[in-house]
Order: sequence, then C-alpha cells, then structure tokens
Amino acid sequence: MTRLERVMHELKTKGLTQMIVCDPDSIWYLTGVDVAPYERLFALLLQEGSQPTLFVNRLFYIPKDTPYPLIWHTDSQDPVAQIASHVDPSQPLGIDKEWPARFLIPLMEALPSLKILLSSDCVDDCRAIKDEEEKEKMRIASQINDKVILRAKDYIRAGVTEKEVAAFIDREYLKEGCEGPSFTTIVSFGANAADPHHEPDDTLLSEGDCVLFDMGCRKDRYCSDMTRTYFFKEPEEEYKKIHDLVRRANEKAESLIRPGIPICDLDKAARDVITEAGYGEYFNHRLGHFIGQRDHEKGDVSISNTTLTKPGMIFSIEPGVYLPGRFGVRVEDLILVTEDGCEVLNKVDKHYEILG
Ligand SMILES: [Mn+2]
Repeated sequence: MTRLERVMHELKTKGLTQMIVCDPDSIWYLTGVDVAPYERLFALLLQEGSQPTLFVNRLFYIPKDTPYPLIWHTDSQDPVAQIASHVDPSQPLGIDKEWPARFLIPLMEALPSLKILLSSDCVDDCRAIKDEEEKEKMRIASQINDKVILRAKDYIRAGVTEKEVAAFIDREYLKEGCEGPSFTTIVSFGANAADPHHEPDDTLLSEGDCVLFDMGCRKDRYCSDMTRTYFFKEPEEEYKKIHDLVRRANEKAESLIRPGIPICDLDKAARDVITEAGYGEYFNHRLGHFIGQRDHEKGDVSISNTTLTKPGMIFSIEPGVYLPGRFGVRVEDLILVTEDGCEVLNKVDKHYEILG
C-alpha cells in the first residue's frame, strides 16, 4: 500500500471520508510537495474517491510535475471559502491537530452544519511506522550522530563552555551535509545536567563534572537523537554508580523490544531498574518518544501508552537520573522495531568514560 492508501484506510476505519491535512511534514509525506507556509494557508484535502487536492498560495513554489490538483489563492483571496466549497457538508470532516484556529473557526462558520472531528491519528499512526526508505534515512542520520559525538568528546577540554561545545556540534552537522540539528543541541556540565532540558550557557567545564550531550541532526528530512553522559576527570563514586544504573535501565528496556510488546511495559522495565536501586523519584520523565521528520512525533514511550509495538516503529529509549544541584545522567538511543527484535540505531558505546 502507498502512504496515501494507508491513510485513506485509517480514515475509513474511523468512519471518515474526508480530511484536511495541514502539517507540512504530513503533506510532504503524502505528496512529496515541500512548502514552509508560515502564517499562510497550506492544506491538503483528502476525499474518498477523488484525487487529494492541494490549497496553495501563489507565493509557494510547487514543482511543475506535481500530479495533484492545485487550487491557488493569492494574499487578497479567501482560501477558507475555497476549501468550504470543496468539502462535502453532509459528511464529517477530519481535521489535522495542527490546523490553526484562524482557519478552522471561519470554516466552521461557513459550514455551520458540518461535523468536525480531530483525525490527525490517521496520518500520525501511519507516520509512526517507517517504510524502507524512511528507515534508511533514519539509519544515516544516526550514523552521522554517532560520528559527530566522537568529535565532540575530543573537543572537550578544561575551560570550554557549554555553548562552545554545542556550536561545535552544530557546525559538524553542517559539514556532514545535514540541514542542521534536529532540536537545540544540549550540552550540560555538572549540576546543569540535573535539568533534562538545560539550554547550553556560558558555564565553564570543571574537574569532576559530568558532561551530558543530548544531540541530533536532521538529514534529508529525517532526525536522529542520542544522549551520552561522560565525566571530565575523575568523578565522585556515586556518579559512576548512577551511570551504570542508568545504562542498565536503558539496556533492560532495549532487551525486551520485539513486536507485540505494550509500550508501557518498556517504560516500566527501565523504571523498575532505577526504582529498585532507590533512585526512582529522580527519573522524572517518560522513557522515550517517537521520532521521524521531527525529533518528537506522536507516540509516547510512557507508562500510559498501552499500544503494542509494531515492526517499523522508531522511538527513543532514554532513562535518566537527575540529582538537583549535583548532576544528571541520561543514556539515550533510537531503536527500530524489527520483525523479531529491535535494531539499535546508535552504536556509540554507552559505558561511562573519563574525558580529559
Ligand atoms: Mn530524545
């Protein structure tokens, strides 16, 4: 089945015959048309029994050979009225979760009897299962990430700042032909690593600090995301003990992955390892997230997600322990669910290492 056929099948399962898709990544996924619309309207109308139709501004560049019907508008026209005239008001309409209220509400006003349903899952659940082309792109993005983290480790020296290391990593991604980082590169020294989302600042590296890299690139649209935690010079014994613990939690979860496992069981398995060692309260986030064209896509690897794993899913496994004011450790890989197990996309060693 093509991507479009898979999405149309999902819509049918939900009792829908039409949907507006507006996430530009979803539109690219389904049509190959790549537009960054910013505040302007860009939408794909899917309707059973007809070709998907694109609603596009004259400013957007659309390749000449695009096989889908195009409905053009200018900045002085009302594109919502155009969409309203194409929608079948007698049938419920599925809406993408990303469609701004500034378009959705005028459409509801134009067609007051229209039944509207949130139906992003019909696209997002297809995007969660990667096809061969996507798997290959994600392997490549992770291979680049593996290469660049080794260079980042070499770059670590006394007196360097987090910002300098993060900028170095971002430059290396560009050298590798990436679009850039897939999210703001995280480099955290010492106590800063106790904040899982710390943004690099002017903190200088000191002896005994942990050095946490949470980094990913976007290459040919697809993202990587990996975390490794090292130490600069000899750390306290407890830090090493916690690093081993977090790595074991990561490995425990990864060892269980194969098709048909409730995703919540993976979170629980990793969490149990950390809780049994007495650090459960310091693992304060979900185990992971789905990833693809964006670093975070629909799909949590958390205690509340009972969905079963399926071949083709790619998500992160990233347990952590964060001791406020002291340090933090996280060990993160991306994994691909295969027919009989999983492929860990990151090959960089996970053990702690003393840098410098
Ligand atoms: Mn992540």
